Amino acid sequence: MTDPDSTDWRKEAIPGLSVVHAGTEREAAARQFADQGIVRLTDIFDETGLRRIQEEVAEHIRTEVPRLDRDVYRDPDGTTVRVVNNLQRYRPYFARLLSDDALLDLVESITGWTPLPFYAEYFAKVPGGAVANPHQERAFEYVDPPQYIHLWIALEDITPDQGPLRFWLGSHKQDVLPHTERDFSGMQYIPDDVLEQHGFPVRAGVGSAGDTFVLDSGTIHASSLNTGSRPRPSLVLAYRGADTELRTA
Ligand SMILES: O=C(O)CCC(=O)C(=O)O
Repeated sequence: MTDPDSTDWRKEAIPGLSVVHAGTEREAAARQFADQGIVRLTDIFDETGLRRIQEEVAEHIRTEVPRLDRDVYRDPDGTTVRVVNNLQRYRPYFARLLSDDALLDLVESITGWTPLPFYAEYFAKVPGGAVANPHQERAFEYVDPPQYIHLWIALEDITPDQGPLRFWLGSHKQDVLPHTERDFSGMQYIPDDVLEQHGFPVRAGVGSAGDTFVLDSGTIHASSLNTGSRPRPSLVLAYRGADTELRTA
């Protein structure tokens, strides 16, 4: 069934996901995750926690990134750092955060499987920052069985003009769809006509600083252009099941 509000995923006016309280609504969160492949949680990170994450990222960019030849992607200007991967390799803070007992418990109670820390990455979509086209994480990382999620954490408030994420609800129940298109950087994605055939409702990842989106690796997601004047910084904490294996394509 096509959602009439959501046929053009690039437009700003797509409705957002309702917020679910991590502490008091855990069962509702687990049900929504199973049904839709995405849930927006609040009450996990407070202002102090978010500030610490930002400080650790800034320190990493200042001290380690200049000598890295991997795990860093810059904007076409060659200097602005756009994405930093595998933060847990470089800063003990992120290794500890990934292994935090409360987060492991949260992931287990929502997914139903026992999580292993996988990786931490930072991404700030700058004003004018490009579209990320629709894709499934599962198309790029082969985790078997497919117990693999992202906790996608908003480090600042996200308004509709800032290129928020879009989520195709229920799409995690499908196999991996064909990622036959490529963007300017070579990243593969799902063509619009394939998405339209399925007609999944689309919701936007607008929200407040600290909101944490639990994203199944099979859920199709994308993000639109940042037409605002502020960057849109985020941290991903990725987990996979304790009994999973990583396979190559
Ligand atoms: O933050 C974005 O705009 C894209 C994020 C994304 O594709 C991901 O977390 O897999």
